[in-house]
Amino acid sequence: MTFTKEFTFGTATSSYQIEGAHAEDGRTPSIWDMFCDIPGKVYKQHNGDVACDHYHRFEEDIQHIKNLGVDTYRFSIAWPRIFPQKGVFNAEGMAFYKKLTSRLLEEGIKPAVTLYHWDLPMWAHEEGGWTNRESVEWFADYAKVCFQELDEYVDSWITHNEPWCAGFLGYHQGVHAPGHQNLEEALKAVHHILLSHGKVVQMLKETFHSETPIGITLNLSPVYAKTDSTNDQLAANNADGYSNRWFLDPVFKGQYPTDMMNLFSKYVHSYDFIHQGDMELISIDCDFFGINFYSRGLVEFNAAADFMYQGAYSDYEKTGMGWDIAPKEFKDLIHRLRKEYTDLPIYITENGAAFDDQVENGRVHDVKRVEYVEQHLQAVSELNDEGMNIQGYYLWSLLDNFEWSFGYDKRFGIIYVDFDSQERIWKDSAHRYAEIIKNRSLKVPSSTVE
Ligand code: GBH
Repeated sequence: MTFTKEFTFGTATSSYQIEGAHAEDGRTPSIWDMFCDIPGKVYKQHNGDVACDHYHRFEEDIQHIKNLGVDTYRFSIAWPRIFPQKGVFNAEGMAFYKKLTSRLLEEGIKPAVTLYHWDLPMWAHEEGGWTNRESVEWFADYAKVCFQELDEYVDSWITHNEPWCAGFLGYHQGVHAPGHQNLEEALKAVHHILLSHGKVVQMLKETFHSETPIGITLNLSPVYAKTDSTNDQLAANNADGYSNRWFLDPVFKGQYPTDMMNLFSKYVHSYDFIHQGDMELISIDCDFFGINFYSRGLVEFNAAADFMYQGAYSDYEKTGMGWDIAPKEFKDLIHRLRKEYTDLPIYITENGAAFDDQVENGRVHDVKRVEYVEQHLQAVSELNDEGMNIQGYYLWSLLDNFEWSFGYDKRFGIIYVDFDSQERIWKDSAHRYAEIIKNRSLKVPSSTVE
């Protein structure tokens, strides 16, 4: 139940979810600005125009980060601030991230910076977005100036956040920007995203000779079969292929899973978009592996469903998103990754939960979030006792923020945000997290928190 002094505690956010200032200092729209304008795509047609107004309030937010006592803060850079037009660098946009990173460093907080957390510039989208192989070059140009201007301030780089969401939610399921529903497009998008990852890892190491650690973050969700019938087992295998293996296999084994390639080939004209040499680049050595963990999946066989599976009823306790609370399955996942995929140091780059928070007399008693965080940190410490080498944990999220297609309806923050006044209020979970960090232990029970 304790953590070494080398273990890093952190908290995380992303640019479009918190920054606001959508048209300031030269920023142009991203696919999310466009997507939010399409009726029916985002809850009450909310958008990130203002969000947490972090672009103007980052000094105050850094004080909150500091008061939490975290070692590190993970955020992302908004690509359309850096390249508002194709090939046009915007120094004013970059200036914001220089201020942010240098202020964090002054406060002793290590910046962990994600290059892509889903806000693709509209100019790139208009040329096909991630389905266009040229996107790899556009991303490399963007990463290059980030490395040039910021590498000295950055403690670790994350190339991409959750290619599954950017690729499958955006181009296959259509519930994230750009809202397309085409599996072939999605597989191309994923391929180019992964390729761009490999390309910029290579650039940082070989062109910049930088020693800043760099890696990728995948969202992984261990999938279980409802029963042990052969059909349900097949369903779970396919769900695992779609959710996890389609990303893990290329990144760690340099190949897409053959069973899934066969399954997908019914919907895909060809795999010509995979060129010679691509898989070597995608599986380039990194310095760490980032995992976002929220939940598990439970599935059953359905012959009529696209990949022969559908979600099954689960009696687990759920978060406000309706996701199963599954710390034990989180441990299964890490065991499997160690056995089948990688020895790299692991960082949990996101973990957290939405619940229906209420402000009462200036306090938010988010008992369930406290419990969720404690259960997952407990799992991390047990995994480390077994030698699983998890080096850090980032709680999602610092602030309530724009929760993508759910708008401001779902609150993941450990700090409550009143979106009218922009007031920040520490929830009990923030107090408890600060205490855990201070003690580097879960031992002192939360009941002693004032
Ligand atoms: C992350 O994505 C994002 O990086 C972040 O921006 C976002 O705000 C945060 O999570 C909260 O949503 O089938 O029951 O396992 C989360 C990705 C993918 C996690 C789908 C849950 C399905 C639930 N999500 N997954 S379940």
